[in-house]
Amino acid sequence: MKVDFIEPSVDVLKIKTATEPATIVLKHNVRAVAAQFQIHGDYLGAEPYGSGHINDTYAVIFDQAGRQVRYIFQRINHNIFKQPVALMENISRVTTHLGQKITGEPDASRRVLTLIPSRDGKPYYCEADGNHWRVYYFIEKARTFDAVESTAQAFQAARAFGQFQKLLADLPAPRLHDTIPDFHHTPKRFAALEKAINADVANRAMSCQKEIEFALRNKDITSVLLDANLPERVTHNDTKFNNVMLDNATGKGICVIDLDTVMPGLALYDFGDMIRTTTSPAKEDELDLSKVVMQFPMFEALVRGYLDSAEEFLTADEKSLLAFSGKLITFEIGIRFLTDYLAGDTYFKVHRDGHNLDRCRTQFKLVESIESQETEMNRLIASC
Ligand code: ADP
Ligand code: GN1
Ligand code: MG
Repeated sequence: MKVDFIEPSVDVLKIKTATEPATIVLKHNVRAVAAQFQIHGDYLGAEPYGSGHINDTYAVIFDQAGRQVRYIFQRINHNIFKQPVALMENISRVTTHLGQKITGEPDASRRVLTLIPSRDGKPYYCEADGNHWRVYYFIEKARTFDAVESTAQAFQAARAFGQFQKLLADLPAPRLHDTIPDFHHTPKRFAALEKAINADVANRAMSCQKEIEFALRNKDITSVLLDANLPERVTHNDTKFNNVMLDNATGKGICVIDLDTVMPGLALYDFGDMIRTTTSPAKEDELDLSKVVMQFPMFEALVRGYLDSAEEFLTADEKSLLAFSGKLITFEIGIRFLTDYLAGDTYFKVHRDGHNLDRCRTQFKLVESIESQETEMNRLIASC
């Protein structure tokens, strides 16, 4: 959407689009937050940006000597990330390390997120009300997609996430903070679901009996990765397809974003979430479940893209569980959506009634689709 900012004020921004006038009321006083960061030029306006489920993200425009320059502002959701300062320490260390690794290479400034310091030199600003904000340069001439459109995109996304893991393999000590402890501990996620079913605080269990039964039937897969003794690595942990920016001109995976959950983890958490979000043509909240399907050519492109970066460090055990990781992580996010539905939608942002249940249904449909093709998926990996 092309927008012209016409009347920016403190927290209400009037905009007109190409087709119709509109007014966006911002939830936050972004102009006041902007004054706390080391950004020169004149604040022109802000608009809510992206389709993330967790943080509040804004694209903010400044006039810098007659040139309009954009930045990404994010309010960290501290209900979910309980230690925003530790989280920002992780992100500073990770972005600094990545930046050092690619210094001097072409397009280096678009290939890693760059934090803008606050006026007092910190990588974040904390408002009096406890909201923590961070600012990045806006990666221009690139975009994210909520659903995959081609095998070339799948290849590029997987290659970029694999490269991300590879470049962070020698991140100097100390160990990164766990920004959400046990984030991918599937058995604990399952226990949380069982608790939510029993409590049924929102009186919704009756409306999702089929999904509850599906979850209970699959309990035995939850501990497979934890029982496999796989090596701990620095991983992204949220490798959703819309967390990698693809270059508009070349289609290449130019920058891995959304670094809140970068912490110690298993390589397969990342590959599993790639399968979850990059093999089905449907969006995560698609209502027509016949559209939700694990497309084999997309999976093949993911494997090739990921191995292109990661083959040199993956162990044989990790490789043998690549296909399974897709089933597990899809199941895990499915039970998280179901848990949140049962709890009355307290974690993920929702935009309609039953949104979390709709999301859960796509995940469970995808688990079935992956399961029905697991043998061929494993055969492909063995042949690579
Ligand atoms: P969330 O944790 O809520 O998912 P993200 O960090 O993924 O938040 O950001 C939401 C969206 O904002 C992304 O999907 C992407 O489209 C956009 N975005 C985030 N960071 C940048 C950036 N530095 N440059 C351009 N767009 C960005
Ligand atoms: C959240 O932030 P976002 O929208 O990229 C969630 C992920 C889920 C994902 C499901 C911190 O990711 O774990 O897989 O939604 N992030 C957090 O779409 O919980
Ligand atoms: Mg995101």
